[in-house]
Amino acid sequence: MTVTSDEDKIKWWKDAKFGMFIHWGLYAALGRGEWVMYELNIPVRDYERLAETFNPVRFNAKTWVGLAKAAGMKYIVITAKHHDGFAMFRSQAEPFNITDATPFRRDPMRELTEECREQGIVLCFYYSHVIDWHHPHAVHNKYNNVWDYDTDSKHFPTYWNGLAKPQIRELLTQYGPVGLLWFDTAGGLSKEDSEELVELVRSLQPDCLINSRVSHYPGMGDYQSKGDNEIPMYGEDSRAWETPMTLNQSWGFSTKDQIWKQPEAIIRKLVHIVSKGGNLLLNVGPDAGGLIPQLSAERLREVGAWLSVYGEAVYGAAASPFPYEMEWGSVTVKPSRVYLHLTSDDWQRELRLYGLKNKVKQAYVLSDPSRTPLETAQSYDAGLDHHTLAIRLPDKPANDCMTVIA
Ligand code: FHN
Repeated sequence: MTVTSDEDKIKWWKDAKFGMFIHWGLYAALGRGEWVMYELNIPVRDYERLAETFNPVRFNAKTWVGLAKAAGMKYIVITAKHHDGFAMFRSQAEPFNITDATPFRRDPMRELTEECREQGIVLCFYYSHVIDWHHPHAVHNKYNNVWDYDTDSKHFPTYWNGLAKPQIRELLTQYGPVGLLWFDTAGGLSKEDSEELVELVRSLQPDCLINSRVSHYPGMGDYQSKGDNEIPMYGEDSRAWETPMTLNQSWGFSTKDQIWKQPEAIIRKLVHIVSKGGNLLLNVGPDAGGLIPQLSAERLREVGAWLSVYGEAVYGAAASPFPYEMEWGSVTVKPSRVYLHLTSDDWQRELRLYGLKNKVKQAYVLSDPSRTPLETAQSYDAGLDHHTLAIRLPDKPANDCMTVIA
């Protein structure tokens, strides 16, 4: 067991920039998102029946991890248990889990762990620690199950000590090192209980990161989860942050939702987030057979193709040092390097960058293997003590939704 400083502990994640979120559970069988049990007030006994036929034989950990890799993602966060309370892993804490309650019997978390190790991706678990529609004693907040269970009879410690904590312990002891635990919707949980959970995680795996949604009290966890699909303003967060984002408009598998983000839009959002210092956790919702929808996979591969050319300007890059947004795109930096990410819809012949501390030695298109220098002109303003750089841009590159000038 290694204990590292907070800064070292989070470095892999800050450098990673791009992760895959996977919402997968029994709800996939109904094809209308992960909130279906709540939306339709499905009685627990009826919902449990979904498990009897849940048999995702087309699930293949190698394919999923391979897709994350092809997309240029560096970590995977998968729903080990979502709000429906169904554990997608082997659990002794309760039989409502994939190995005991379904004909599938396999443990996908184990298969993913092994495959992630093989392919060099960090595996992380999502765990819904407060909302659990299946458990009669899950904490009383307005989103818990009030159609089956009488709120006044709820006894929170029965859920907390009997299910939530034991399952979190299982997740941290059954699968080797876990990159991070992604908690969600902590409304109704006391500060003491959140702190107890943080302590539990730290005691079992000190290097495992914890997101801020472990508590609704500010400042907890190792980094800030922004709101769903929320990209903050420049400098809004003083600590590390991440935007969880959908590819269409749903997290869990949905047959109805066909409003998809296009690859160009995803690339722009990724770059925009990185230029503000954040990470993007982009979601897929596999179906009940175990397949990631084709429309998701196609989009992810296109993002990965772009990253395979321009990844240098994304992975390990820091936020833009400029305190304003550029009309032509976004900026990321690394020591002694500035990357200008240009969107192609507003391609100009000349680009000007103001407020540089140092004179620029050379500018080139990052995809150009020969690094042919672009024509530049620079001037120095002694009063402001800064340089202005003008770059003559080449013709707009074909099929490139975002071109990076280094
Ligand atoms: O209620 C959940 C939702 O189903 C989904 O898991 C998202 C992902 O960030 N979190 C909650 C809402 O914020």
